[in-house]
Amino acid sequence: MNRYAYVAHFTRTAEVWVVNSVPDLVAITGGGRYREGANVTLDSTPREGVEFLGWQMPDGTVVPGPSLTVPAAGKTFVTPLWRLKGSEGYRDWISNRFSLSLQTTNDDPDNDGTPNILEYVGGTNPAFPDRAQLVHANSCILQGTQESGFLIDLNLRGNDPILRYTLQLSSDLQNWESVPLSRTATGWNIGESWLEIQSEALGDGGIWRVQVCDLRGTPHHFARLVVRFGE
Ligand SMILES: [Ca+2]
Repeated sequence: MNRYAYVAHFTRTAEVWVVNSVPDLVAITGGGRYREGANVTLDSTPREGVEFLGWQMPDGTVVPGPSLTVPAAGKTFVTPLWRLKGSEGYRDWISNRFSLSLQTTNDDPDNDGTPNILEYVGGTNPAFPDRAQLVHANSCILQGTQESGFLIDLNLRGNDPILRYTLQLSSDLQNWESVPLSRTATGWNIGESWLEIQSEALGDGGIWRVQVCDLRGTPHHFARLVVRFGE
């Protein structure tokens, strides 16, 4: 008579759950079912405009960094933490628009070609395609003279100290000269002798109308505005 002995091997499984309510803003890989005791690595890929802050563990502690390695044991729930980049002012501004509250600075929900950051800077409505242009160009004449120049007419937010503005000017679209444009106690400053600046506050929402007259006598004038968040 043959005797057989059966030995059964049981492998316990464990689960690592990622509690991610915004998969379109931060993609997480690595969650799932694993052998008990295995090392599980989670990786985060935030979209542009989103800053990844770390991982909240079941006991409430936060582990910083884009990746997290945890031993698989029972059921582990990990919550990724993130925030929209940009200033506090931008985050308040966008979160006041309920349907847009998760919009990043580069999104353009009204498809008008103006990303949210520039809608914020110019004081326009990010949910309504009003085709408002941030930069208007025209000609100008220096007061009291016959000297004419190239007028750059901008609406700029002046109540967010994190915003940094640089006006870039060119006569050939090849070489650009950068001029910092900054808020002062009473108005705006551009600090170059060949530029004249005038400004007026529009309402009380922190938006200013800023007009810069470029008095260099070049045959062509081009202007562009660079906006960034400085820390
Ligand atoms: Ca827009």
